[in-house]
Amino acid sequence: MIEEQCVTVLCICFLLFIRPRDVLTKDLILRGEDREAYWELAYDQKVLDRTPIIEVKVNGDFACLQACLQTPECRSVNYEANYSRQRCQLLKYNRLNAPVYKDAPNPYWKHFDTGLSQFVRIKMHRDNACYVTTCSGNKEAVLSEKDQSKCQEFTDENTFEYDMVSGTIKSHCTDNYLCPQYPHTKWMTVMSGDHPCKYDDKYKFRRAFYGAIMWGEWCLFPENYGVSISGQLLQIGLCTEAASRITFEHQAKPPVKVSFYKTSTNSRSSLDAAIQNTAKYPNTPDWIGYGDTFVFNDWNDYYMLRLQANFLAPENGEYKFYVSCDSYAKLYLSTGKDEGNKQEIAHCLSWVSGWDWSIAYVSQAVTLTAEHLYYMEVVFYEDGGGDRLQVGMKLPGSSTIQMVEAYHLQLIASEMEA
Ligand SMILES: [Ca+2]
Ligand SMILES: [Ca+2]
Repeated sequence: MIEEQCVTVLCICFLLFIRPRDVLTKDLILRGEDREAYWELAYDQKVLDRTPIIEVKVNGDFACLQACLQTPECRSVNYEANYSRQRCQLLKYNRLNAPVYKDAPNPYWKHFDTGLSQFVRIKMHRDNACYVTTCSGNKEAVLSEKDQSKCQEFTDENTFEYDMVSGTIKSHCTDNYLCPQYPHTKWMTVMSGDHPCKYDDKYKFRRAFYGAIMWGEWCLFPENYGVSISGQLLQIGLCTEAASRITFEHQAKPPVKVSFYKTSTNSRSSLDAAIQNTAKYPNTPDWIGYGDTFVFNDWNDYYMLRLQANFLAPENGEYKFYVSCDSYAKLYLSTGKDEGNKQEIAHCLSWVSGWDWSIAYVSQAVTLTAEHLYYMEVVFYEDGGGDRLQVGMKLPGSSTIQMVEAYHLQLIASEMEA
């Protein structure tokens, strides 16, 4: 009997091993830590790129990713570990030349992203319906798909590439970009051949900590606020908590950890007062989410947030950091990765109106070293009315203020998987 069970288990293991996998159940397979962190794509229908930039000799998949990080053109790698043999190909990652997915030629190849660009499906938060486009190449609206069965696996129609550097969402099969347009009375989104969508730098797609996809201060939402109707459009509108959200599926974890605390509805006159009156802060948040940046707009009332990430300094020199808020916020920066060494560098004492950096609170100059990580934290409190947060910086020698973006940030070490 025991032997039979063993044979059965062996057979199941064998079948699991040889059957082609469809979609992995886990969104993120995160490896390594800090700067070296990377993730394996959460789907398995991967194509071996026809034209690797180069094949390099390395010892281990981690070293293969390192080689990719050090090669500017490289966006992903194919890595083969076949017992005695290891191969590492660095790729530019252009899948448009391969419209039909084929998995790797043998089960030992794996494909990895380096993390700045990833394949996602666009889904409704409260539904399994996903948004699809056609692969004819026509510029047209992205439509919802009522047939949820078509959203269970990645297909040419429902797969999009989210690039956190450019903040773009691109159709896998047509090379067209999802772009908001303002035709008459409402913002809607269409698939456009233009790249990037021609708007201010602020207007990128970013993942918000509450699961929505932001575009500037607005959010994607379905035309009928979540009532699943085949063919409805994706629109851009207010990001209130009550609005039905559009989210990415099969995304890697965005870099900013956000802890959320409901607060009393009694009016508090300052961030310090809110902290003193919120017993749950900081160790027992009501929930935790992840976002791309320290940026969001109107969402709810009476809450506190603690936003944490590591800032990767791109250059040597003196930086200035900017924070604007509604209603209150403090910005902290550490002398390194250690949270224990954080210091308050800017205090947003009262709410500001609008996104103009000229009315933001600014830090003293901070000297940072290129390629080093610095723990960054924002503590935020919103009582009522509008909500707003944005954190920007002035790079050494620069006269312009820019957002601190997802690609300047990394998950703090406690969020890394072993
Ligand atoms: Ca509010
Ligand atoms: Ca407010």
